[in-house]
Amino acid sequence: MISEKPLLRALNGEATPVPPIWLMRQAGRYLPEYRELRAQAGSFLDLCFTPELATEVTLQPIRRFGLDGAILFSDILVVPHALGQELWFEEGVGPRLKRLESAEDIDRRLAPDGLHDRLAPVYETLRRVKAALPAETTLLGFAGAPWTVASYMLEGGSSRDFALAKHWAYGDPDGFGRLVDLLVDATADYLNAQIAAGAEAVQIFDSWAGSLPSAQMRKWCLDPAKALIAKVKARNPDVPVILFPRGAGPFYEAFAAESGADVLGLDTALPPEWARDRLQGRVGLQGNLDPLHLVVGGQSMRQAARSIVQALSGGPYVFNLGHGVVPQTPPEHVAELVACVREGTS
Ligand code: 1CP
Repeated sequence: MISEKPLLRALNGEATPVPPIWLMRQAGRYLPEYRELRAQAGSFLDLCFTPELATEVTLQPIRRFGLDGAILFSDILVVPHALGQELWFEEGVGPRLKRLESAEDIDRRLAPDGLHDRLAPVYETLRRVKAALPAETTLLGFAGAPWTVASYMLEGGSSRDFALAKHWAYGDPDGFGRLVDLLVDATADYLNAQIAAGAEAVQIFDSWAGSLPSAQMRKWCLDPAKALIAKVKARNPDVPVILFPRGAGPFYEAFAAESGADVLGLDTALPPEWARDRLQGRVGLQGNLDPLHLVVGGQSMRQAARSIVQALSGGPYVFNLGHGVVPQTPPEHVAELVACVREGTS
């Protein structure tokens, strides 16, 4: 059956007359209603693991802007947490984890058995969101890609240079490979369970792919993405998979040819015309307005959005940013962007 949902149609390879739109990090601190709820919730993890609250936060941007996709409100780091690694969010700093220090820590400190029990509240959130969404809105699940998630597990949080993760990946590829394999399996199980709970498509965030040189990018980003997507497709052949290998540059071509993703998320730096010529015959595309255009709004934002739509809407295409919405974004600019994209380019 052909879906009536515009986003699902585009993700399935259709060039829709008007591009569907959703935004990475469309829920969150730029919305006053999120800040209000966040203040009541206790910790950020409590918010992610309380289905009633996580459902409300997922729905907030849908109510306000009528976006074509609702993305589950959670975080990529709930997977290491569910594997048993200590995780907390420090106000003004971001995520912190008790770092994995050696390959021995993989067996000593990680326990894949508890995964689904710990993530059960996330599945419950998906069921609730699915029941509450308008009929035309697509529900998106997501997870982090192995390299990006592993980097947080080894660095203990955000990193500028990924020195600890690279040290391990380059110096002990067998040990690091065991961690990546474990993450491929856990993440595939997690995404398949999200689909069973109602997700109609899933996005894999490899936000830090661009930190690796190409040979390492193939080994630690492309090959694991291929394995992960194959495991999702084995169980859910008809569910579209979006892969976001941020910063991959010309290596996007290899992701298009080999990863098995249905759609690639383009980062801010990639020229839309290059993506059209080199990628769009093989995969659908999503992206890639600079989130700072959304902060500034007005004529410059509309012009930038229109030129991306013009370049990419000849094939399967989903409008999005090239990275997540930033906290200083005025919500009115999101409404303005949605109207601009839906007006068409004429
Ligand atoms: O204080 C707060 O309210 C916490 C801020 C916050 C939020 C709103 C964090 C901590 N995570 C989230 C939600 C989140 N994270 C979503 C929600 C759904 C949405 O509306 O889009 C998603 C999809 C993510 C994914 C995520 N988390 C990524 C991949 C996307 C990206 O931005 O590159 C990454 C790298 C993370 C790690 C993380 N969690 C939180 C922060 C501030 C970060 C980034 C830290 C860093 O820059 O290293």
